[in-house]
Amino acid sequence: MIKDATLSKVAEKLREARDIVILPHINADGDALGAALALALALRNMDKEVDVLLEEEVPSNLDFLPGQELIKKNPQKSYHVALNIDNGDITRLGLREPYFHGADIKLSIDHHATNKVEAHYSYIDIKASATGEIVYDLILTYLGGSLNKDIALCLYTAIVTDTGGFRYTNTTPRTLEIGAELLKYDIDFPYVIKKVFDMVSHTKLFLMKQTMNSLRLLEQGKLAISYITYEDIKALPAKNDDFEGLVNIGRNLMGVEVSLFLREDPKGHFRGNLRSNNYVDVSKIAEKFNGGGHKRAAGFNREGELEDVIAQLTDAILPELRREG
Ligand SMILES: [Mn+2]
Repeated sequence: MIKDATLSKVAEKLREARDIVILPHINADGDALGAALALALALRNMDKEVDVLLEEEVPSNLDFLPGQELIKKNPQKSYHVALNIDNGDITRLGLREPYFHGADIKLSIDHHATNKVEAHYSYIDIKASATGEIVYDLILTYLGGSLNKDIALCLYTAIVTDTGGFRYTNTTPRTLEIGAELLKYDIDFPYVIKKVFDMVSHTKLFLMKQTMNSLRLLEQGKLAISYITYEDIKALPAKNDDFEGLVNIGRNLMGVEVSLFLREDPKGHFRGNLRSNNYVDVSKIAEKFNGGGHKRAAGFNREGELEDVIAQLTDAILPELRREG
């Protein structure tokens, strides 16, 4: 195997570091946190001084991840080496951005095509399904380190998160080879899948129920619209990640092409999520409302009364729906 020159440099700088800070993006998901903790544990096993900085609490669906003793919030120090991980935009480090800029050596590893991070050494592999895949190679091939059960559990969590449990098109033969290697460490993988994908909080179940109750279908069932008002949730301890995926309740209904989900904030403004299945480019619709995204997933913000916002969106969506299909 020919080693990548940039990733070799990343490994060299980590090996020479006096101390290291690992920085995942805000609202760290299973890949960002799993990859960060896996690398931190491997570096600690190589007698490196390493911290992982987070500004939020570890989300409850990732509370099983080992290595959390290495997480710090805002230590009063600067670091020799900083590593940005699974993050394509340095402003998404939030309050921790100064730790990156303040380090003597800035490193970055990521798999997002849109990455625009400036670092001394920035390694981006857009073919990697997850940053966890890159960290697997970094530890074993480039750092000359080794895995153990805890590290394997972190990497497995990272990879299943970003592949939807080896279901998305980013899953490659290499992804499954790495998955197979990780299973040799006797990790409790059904538990990981259950925690990451299946288990829901009471709040989330209530939000799913409200979303289903609000669901309306237009255009012979091709357009699904659902919403949650502030009145519905003001008494609940709802967190941002509780709203994740609610738009898919409409999208996954048989016959639906476009799903619109609206969520009202305390000021009475709406956050809109759009999803499509086959042919409607929802990014074009979102752009009309000063939002954006991808062909099959986009978002926007809108002020106004709920029914007015629904009518405006319906007017924008119907011509796109009727174009084909
Ligand atoms: Mn990722």
